[in-house]
Amino acid sequence: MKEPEIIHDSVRSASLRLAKRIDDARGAIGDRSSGASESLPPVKDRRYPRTSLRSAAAFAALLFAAFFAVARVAAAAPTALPPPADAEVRAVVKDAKGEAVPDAVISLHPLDGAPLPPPSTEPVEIVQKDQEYMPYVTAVRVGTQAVFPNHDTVQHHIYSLSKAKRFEKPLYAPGSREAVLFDQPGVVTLGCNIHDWMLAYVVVLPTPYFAKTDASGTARIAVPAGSYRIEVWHPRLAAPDVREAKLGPGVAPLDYALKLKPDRRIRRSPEGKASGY
Ligand SMILES: [Cu+2]
Repeated sequence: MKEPEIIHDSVRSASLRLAKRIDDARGAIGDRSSGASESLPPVKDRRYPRTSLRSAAAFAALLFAAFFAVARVAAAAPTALPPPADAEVRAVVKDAKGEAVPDAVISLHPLDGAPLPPPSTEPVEIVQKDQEYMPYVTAVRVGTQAVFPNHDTVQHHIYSLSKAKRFEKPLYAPGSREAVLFDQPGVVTLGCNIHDWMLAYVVVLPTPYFAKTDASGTARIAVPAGSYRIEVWHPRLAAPDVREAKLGPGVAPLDYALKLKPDRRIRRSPEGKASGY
């Protein structure tokens, strides 16, 4: 009968701790630090009286603790958690002459049906300043709102004839902050009916994994490891560059030499300040 005794000894100390914890948690009356079972009525089984009681208390406490542990984990974990971003694409985009290409949008579209993180509710800003749109290119996820603050002292007339979002904000006064919801994927071209040279693009993407190249033509995108369709969009690219890649953990370099169409942006009138085209 030695083995049961050893077990009971370990159960006894565990039960004491757990029983005390329950008492503390329930705010039990009086000081029971000497043992929760002391005040319990005597039991007929004299062989293991305290142990049986304490075993029962420990078992109840364990059930109690296990229930709350499971409940906590269940509450904290949504059914489909996106995997951690452990891969990184480092794209360098150049043109046919080897010049850095800014404003290219690189987007990664999962091919293996991996769950995506929830969309952000933060709106993006496309300002009108010095009779220009800023920024020239904005990439957003489907479901994103954009506001168009007018920082000029003149009115503008924002419009888009693009299929992904057709809208118009006529006589758009300084200080206005009306929002537009981009709810369809695609490229939206913004113009101004008053200032012909004003031009901007909103690239609406069905994925959260995208970035725009900076002045050095570089973009970095952190994604979970997996298989992706990788697209590059640029206003002067005849069609998006599309390739597929399987990304493991670590940095994946991606180099592009894009054949771009000539820049056909309308030049501003000579009196216009800021960067004229
Ligand atoms: Cu305008």
